[in-house]
Amino acid sequence: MKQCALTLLVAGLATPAFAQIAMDGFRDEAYGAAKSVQDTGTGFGDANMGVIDYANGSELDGAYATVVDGVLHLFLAGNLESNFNKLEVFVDCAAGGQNRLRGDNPDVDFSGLNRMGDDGTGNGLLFDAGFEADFWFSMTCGGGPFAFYANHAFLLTDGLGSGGYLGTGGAGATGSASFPDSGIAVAIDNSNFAGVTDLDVTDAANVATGMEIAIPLAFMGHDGTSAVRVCAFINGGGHDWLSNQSVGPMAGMGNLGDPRFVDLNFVTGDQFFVAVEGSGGGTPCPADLDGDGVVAGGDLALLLGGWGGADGDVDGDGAVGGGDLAIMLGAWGDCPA
Ligand SMILES: [Ca+2]
Ligand SMILES: [Ca+2]
Ligand SMILES: [Ca+2]
Ligand SMILES: [Ca+2]
Repeated sequence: MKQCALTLLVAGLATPAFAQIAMDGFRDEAYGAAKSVQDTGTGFGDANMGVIDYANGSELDGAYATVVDGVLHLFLAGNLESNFNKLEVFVDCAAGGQNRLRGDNPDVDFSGLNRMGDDGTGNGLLFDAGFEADFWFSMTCGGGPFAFYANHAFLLTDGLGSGGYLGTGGAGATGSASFPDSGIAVAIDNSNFAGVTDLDVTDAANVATGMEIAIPLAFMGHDGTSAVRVCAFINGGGHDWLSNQSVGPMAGMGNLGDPRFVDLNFVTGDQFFVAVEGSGGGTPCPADLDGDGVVAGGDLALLLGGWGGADGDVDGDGAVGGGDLAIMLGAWGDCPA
């Protein structure tokens, strides 16, 4: 009996409970507390059918994230409408990247990525200050039999990165798919019929089904120390109509429309969430609002431009004011390496 108990104990140690993540579109306990919870009723239809392989609306009820063995696991609770609406996931996990989405990124998903970017006239989706996306993942779903399709691209500071189609899968655990070249794995369970409605957001934190995505951090170019931040939102079928379902959420906004004309600095709060804190705890250089590695005039301009609001909040009290200015002036110069 003792031998048996010891064997069980050792087996338990070898596969600790916190590392258990099943790719099935169901939110595992291992994800822990929400990184972001929806605060805005969906402008893209309240899914109410409750079947795993079909949704008649799109919503993002919350975001969950954890890292297991160097793989970023994202759980985006909610639904992706089975009409080929798009889930867009932008990751900022290294220096450089794109704060304004360029128009010369790789031709992925029928140029759907570039549909959100600069059309040559200086527009392009503008993320919140300091968020410089390095990687893009997108998925869509629909058809009969039901299928999802996934794409990815690298967003280089000067554009012209690589990317392409990852592959396809179906619903639930049996439909989950992993793509060997990238190590990316995807699952979806569309059975949520609760969560937010078009008006009521009180149930958002309770949703435990949705889109489950695993991406190796090294594949995305993570440097091992930077915070990993994620901006995820639901978009129209042509990557052409940015909904009001994003995490971080939009504080009651309606759908934003054509993504290349959207400036997320004008939407209250951060339309991204911190999936993984940078090593050393927290953002190493919070006053570096534009993320260029130096606290300088550009950051001061952003801070003064956001005075009184939530964008540019350095000390985390929810509003830009004298405390933030004091931190910025105290941190003036190069960020700590
Ligand atoms: Ca799961
Ligand atoms: Ca970046
Ligand atoms: Ca709902
Ligand atoms: Ca914002």
